[in-house]
Amino acid sequence: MKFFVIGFGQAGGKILDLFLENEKMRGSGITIKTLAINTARTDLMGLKHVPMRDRILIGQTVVKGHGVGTDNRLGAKIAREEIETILSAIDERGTHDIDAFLIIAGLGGGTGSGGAPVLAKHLSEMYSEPVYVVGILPAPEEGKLYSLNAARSMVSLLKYVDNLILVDNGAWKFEGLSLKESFAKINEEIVKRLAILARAGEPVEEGMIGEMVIDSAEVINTLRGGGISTIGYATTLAEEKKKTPKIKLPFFKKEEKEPNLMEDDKATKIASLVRRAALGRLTIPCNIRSAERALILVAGPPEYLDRKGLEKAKLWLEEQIAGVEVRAGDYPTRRTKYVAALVVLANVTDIPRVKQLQRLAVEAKEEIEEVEKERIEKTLAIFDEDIEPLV
Ligand SMILES: Nc1nc2c(ncn2[C@@H]2O[C@H](COP(=O)(O)OP(=O)(O)OP(=O)(O)O)[C@@H](O)[C@H]2O)c(=O)[nH]1
Ligand SMILES: [Mg+2]
Repeated sequence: MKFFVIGFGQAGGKILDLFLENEKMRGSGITIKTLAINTARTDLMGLKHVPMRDRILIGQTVVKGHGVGTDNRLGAKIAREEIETILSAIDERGTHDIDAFLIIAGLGGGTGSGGAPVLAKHLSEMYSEPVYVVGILPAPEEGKLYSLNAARSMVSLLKYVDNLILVDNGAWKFEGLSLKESFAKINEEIVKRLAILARAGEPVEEGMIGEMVIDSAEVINTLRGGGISTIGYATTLAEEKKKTPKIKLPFFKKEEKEPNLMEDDKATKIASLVRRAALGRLTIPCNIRSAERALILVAGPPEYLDRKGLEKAKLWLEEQIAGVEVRAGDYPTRRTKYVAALVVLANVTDIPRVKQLQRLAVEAKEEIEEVEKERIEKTLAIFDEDIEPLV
């Protein structure tokens, strides 16, 4: 799955940066086209892995490189005004060999929250490739303005994206850490998931064959329809099974040990790993029974992958979700000691946090209007009532 990844705003930029660092560290050789867009110069300068030429500062004449200070209407306005700059940067990097666009943004702030929908709109109109957004929801403790921003952004995004993958900062805050301190860890969790998604349909390392290959068209088919998705993930150490006696037995001797039992064991392990991914903490908690479609991806050393296990997991997941479309595939790799399972639950509808956000946003809007009304009334009260207004 070849993504054109665009990090919009600070959170988006940081996650993109970590994604690139992760790919470099693994030496994955996967080429990813990237852009980091922001209204804040220091945020862009703080990135370490996004190439300098891929960093775009917008809104310079309006906010002088200082960010929009959580005003997402201003964020959207700046993005609209400078959309040509952004689109030509995308065009220059070429889109002929990409499978999809992936915009990453924090939805509670200003730049990414306002800019991502504007960009999604234009990309969806101009290109046939699907447009996905990874949207980070604010934690409740960040206050109502963030909720209002997120709700506004989400409503606009859902008009244009092929899929909105949500991550809830509130659900992911780590025990004993402040929200800010949690960001680095949350970002790691997001990147781990995106890295597996990016492997779907990509060529495997030399000499390796997957048990069940999945291609990018299948990912695209799962994510079609413009809804909200959530991602589950679980890993297990692949070396677990190798707790063999200290005296090393020749390899062929190990092979002689009840091969059928070993195979069954492998299948069960894969199936339970997938189950753990689907039932564990999702990027946004939701009722998995409300999902329309799902995608299972398992990555790890080839001897731990198993077709029967995947089939089993697929059947199980088909029973869990509302729809019946479950796709499954695996990706063999020697670059990790872990077997990881990714479960994408597409077009989920029962998401308590989204409902809560909508409520909070309505309240915030009413409060803001109330404050504005009071201010206008107070200001007018300064004047003598005898002065007639002009209009
Ligand atoms: N997961 C995660 N969330 C973040 C991170 N940084 C900020 N956020 C969240 O994103 C929202 C703020 O978005 P930012 O990306 O900081 O804002 P921005 O797009 O740069 O917009 P302005 O700063 O207002 O111009 C808040 O809800 C934060 O909780 C991060 O590194 N990781
Ligand atoms: Mg910022």
